[in-house]
Amino acid sequence: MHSILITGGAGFIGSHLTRLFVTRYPNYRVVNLDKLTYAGNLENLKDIEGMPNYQFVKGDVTDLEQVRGLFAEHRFTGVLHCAAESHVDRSITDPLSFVTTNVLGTAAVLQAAKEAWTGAMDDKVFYHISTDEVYGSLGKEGFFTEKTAYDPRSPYSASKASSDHMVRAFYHTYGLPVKISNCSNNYGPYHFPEKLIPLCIHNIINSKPLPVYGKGENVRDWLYVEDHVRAIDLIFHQGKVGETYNIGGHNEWTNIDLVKELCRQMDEKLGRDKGTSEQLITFVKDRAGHDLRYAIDATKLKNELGWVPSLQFEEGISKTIDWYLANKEWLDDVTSGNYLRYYDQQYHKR
Ligand code: NAD
Ligand code: TDX
Repeated sequence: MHSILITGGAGFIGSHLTRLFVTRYPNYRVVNLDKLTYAGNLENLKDIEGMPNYQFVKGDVTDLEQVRGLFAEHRFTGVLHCAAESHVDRSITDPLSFVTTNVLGTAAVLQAAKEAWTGAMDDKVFYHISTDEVYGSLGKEGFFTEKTAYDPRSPYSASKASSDHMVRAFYHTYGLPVKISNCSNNYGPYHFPEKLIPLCIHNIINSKPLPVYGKGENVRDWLYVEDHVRAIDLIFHQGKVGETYNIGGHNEWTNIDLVKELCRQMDEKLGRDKGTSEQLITFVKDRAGHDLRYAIDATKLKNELGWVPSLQFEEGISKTIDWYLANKEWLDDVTSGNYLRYYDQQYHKR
């Protein structure tokens, strides 16, 4: 019987992870601690909110007293630490909130785990969910491996790199049984529409401009979110303590090609003439310090644990678009209020 703390379980990846653990392991007790920032949404978990092995707690990972209290109450045997500020553009306008949540928040959850588990570390796991952005930016060639030196270049990636270092420090110094994974760009249902793919899906539906930074030549390695959480499940249960695993899709796209693929599929699905949505593409000012290319070498995960992505990209994108078209209400809800103010600031237009 495991008692698991998932932090940030109401966000994009966290909600898929929470759903997987709650439904796949009915004998585990899962507590989801989430602050419900603009990115956290309990609608993402509507289908599992009544499950007997699931509990939601509203709270903040930087609140050490609260996290300590949860450890005392639930006697967690595992932590899946997902809570973070996650959007690079927001980190450029407000870096300190990223330091607070991603660095201090991670340190607080580590500290609470250390206090609760000292003297009984053997059957415990502290799993830290991180990103490939800690490795910096690639040129046209090469891949990030687990041995690539850290070289974060945005306030977001610097805060995630710092949190990874803190996790390793707790492993080496206190023997905390940690595992880390660094994943490439995720996409899929419940992805907040400030990120490229859901933003473009939303704007294509509404015939609004599709803002492409710079010339659209930057490259990202996209992975379907359910493949990511399946990898986390495997590593949590079978990965080695103290180890890092890279997770990626071997699926590189320039932003402009990706946006054109979205336009092509959506014109078909919406019954619009071929080429209609491409006319919405608008090249806008580049992101400051924009990393050119990310690409993951996930050989270690494949060789040690047999994980490979299950979905081809065209299929994953098609499923994703279908989900957004079937869940317009979700999209409308999250694109009202604060989001509209953010959108105005970021793009100076609606
Ligand atoms: P998200 O922004 O969609 O969700 C973050 C969640 O954390 C939200 O529910 C939010 O309410 C919660 N949260 C924020 N601050 C909190 C705090 N102080 N206390 C408690 N909860 C708080 O993020 P995501 O895209 O789902 O990313 C989840 C994790 O995965 C992050 O650690 C991110 O760095 C990492 N990651 C994301 C991607 C990606 O492509 N999205 C890729 C690799 C790694
Ligand atoms: O409007 C846009 N126009 C545009 O051209 C936006 C929002 C993005 N872009 C570009 C920037 C990137 O090159 O598209 C690419 C993808 O951008 P995002 O969706 O913002 O993702 P990225 O910056 O690559 O970071 C994501 O992947 C790694 C997640 O947001 C991180 O949380 C994760 O760690």
